[in-house]
Amino acid sequence: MTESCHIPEALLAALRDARHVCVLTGAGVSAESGVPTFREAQDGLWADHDPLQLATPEGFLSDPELVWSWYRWRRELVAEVEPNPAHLGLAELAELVPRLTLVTQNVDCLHQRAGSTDVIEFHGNLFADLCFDERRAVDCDADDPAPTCPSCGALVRPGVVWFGEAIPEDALDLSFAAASDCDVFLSVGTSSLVYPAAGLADIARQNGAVTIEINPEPSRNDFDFVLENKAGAAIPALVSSLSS
Ligand code: BV8
Repeated sequence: MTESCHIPEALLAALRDARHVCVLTGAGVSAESGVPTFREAQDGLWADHDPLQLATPEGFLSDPELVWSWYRWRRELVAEVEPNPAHLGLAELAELVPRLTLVTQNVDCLHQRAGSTDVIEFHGNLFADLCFDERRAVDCDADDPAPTCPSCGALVRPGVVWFGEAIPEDALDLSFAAASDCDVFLSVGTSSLVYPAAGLADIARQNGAVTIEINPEPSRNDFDFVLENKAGAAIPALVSSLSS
């Protein structure tokens, strides 16, 4: 049974009037594709491990084989799933507004597979392999439990941003600019706990944007509109209402 989702007329009016929509997505957007979110206790990505052991440079250096096994498990999992109606709907939404900037905290590339273009990967990309020291893309043996850089011998790491690491400068600049410029800020499927990503909504609000959250468990109490629905229902409902 598809979940019913009421879209307030005032929310639709804000989107219809918008010159620029900025969207921030989190793990909740990929949940209906079958990708566990981070904080689900029973089967979340961090259920069995402390995220600060797995998603920090220190954790990686202390046990590269453990961290590689976690990321390779996630790569295999993501490679087997498909984008869901939330990803597909966001790609459609980009065709219905004059300008849409999509910023994602997700590293799974499902937005791109759904047809979204110019996706800003705020926390990097699960499928990239980087030299830990040189930070450039390298080819490495997918079966090596702790691959090393062919040119300098340093460890190779997944191309994601870990806790305590800076957001890539271009992603940060583009995202801050979009949050500052947008008329509508749409936060979808994120617990709004990780910064600076979670601060984008504040930047948008401070610059006069209408802010909307889509999350079955609302993350904060300062969004102008909150749709307490799954993204896989709310995004298609929003797109359908906007295009009718
Ligand atoms: C930085 C990539 C500074 C890796 C991720 C101490 C030391 C250092 C830094 C800090 C510190 N204390 C605080 C910080 C800042 C820190 C931070 O914010 N920590 C938190 C824990 C407090 N941030 C950082 O470290 C960032 N960098 O600050 O750098 C700096 C500056 C200059 C120079 C050097 C350093 C970097 C953070 C990036 C971490 N990397 N991911 C990987 O994926 O393995 S974070 C990772 O967790 C995700 O990318 C995402 O951002 C976050 C998880 O959040 P969500 O996506 O929201 O997922 P979650 O499971 O939490 O929630 C899911 C939501 O979906 C829920 O609300 C649920 O209700 C909803 N949902 C479920 N189903 C659905 C749904 N919604 C809709 N539909 C559904 N069907």
